[in-house]
Amino acid sequence: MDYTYQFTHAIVRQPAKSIIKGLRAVDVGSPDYSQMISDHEDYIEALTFAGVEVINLTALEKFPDGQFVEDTALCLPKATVLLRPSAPSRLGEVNEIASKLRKLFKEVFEIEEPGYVEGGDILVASKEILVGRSARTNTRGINQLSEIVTPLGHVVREVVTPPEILHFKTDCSLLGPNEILSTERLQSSGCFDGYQVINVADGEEAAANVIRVNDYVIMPAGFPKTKAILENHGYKVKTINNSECAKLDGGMSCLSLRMNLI
Ligand code: CIR
Repeated sequence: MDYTYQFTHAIVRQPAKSIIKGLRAVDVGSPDYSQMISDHEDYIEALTFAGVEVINLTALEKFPDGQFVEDTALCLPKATVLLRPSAPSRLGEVNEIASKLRKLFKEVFEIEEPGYVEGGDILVASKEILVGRSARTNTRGINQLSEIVTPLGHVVREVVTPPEILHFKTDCSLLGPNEILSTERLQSSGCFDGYQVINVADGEEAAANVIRVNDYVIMPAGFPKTKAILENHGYKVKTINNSECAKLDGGMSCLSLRMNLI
């Protein structure tokens, strides 16, 4: 089993009503809560269809961005690392998910002060784990992560998240063992040399954040050219409306913590 895209379980979190106060780089209007709920249901259905058992945690009104669970932990085979989001309003989200993760994983590690790492900056590939240094993830956090996972047999490579995007994975995703979906602007930094890279269509940069889950690629709706590119490469694609999360800079990956518990 390839733990980088073959998953048995996923954790998601029900959107809180406070999500309308979620962080955003540019204010393009508040998300519509009922649309968000319906998109969340579709997201759970797509994960379930792909063969994953979904654990839907209760909404956290205290944490408007709590639905974006990916930023709180890194799940590897047999071990999980509790991360440290650097957005002050998000730091407490980790405690809220920790007890669930402690039940699922025997080995639980933690990123500690002054390290910061958000899961959106972590791309787990087969031969290495790429971690983007960004406004949310610092070198001290990346070094701690490397010290934690190296003894577990993983290699961490620090890369740079372009300053104009929130997280490294805002602009890329893992599609297969050696295959990456990326925007051209990120690929041109050279960080994927040695990988087979598929570029999103011009003008569809927001389609770069997808998740490969077992036999399916789950991507945001509204990017027909990129969908066709993926299908032409043989991927089975499922689309989910993401208009509301997108207003808060959230994409497909941030909405779940995917794991292989075999
Ligand atoms: C934030 O700014 O932290 C949230 N509004 C969006 C987080 C998206 N997370 C992700 O892509 N992993």
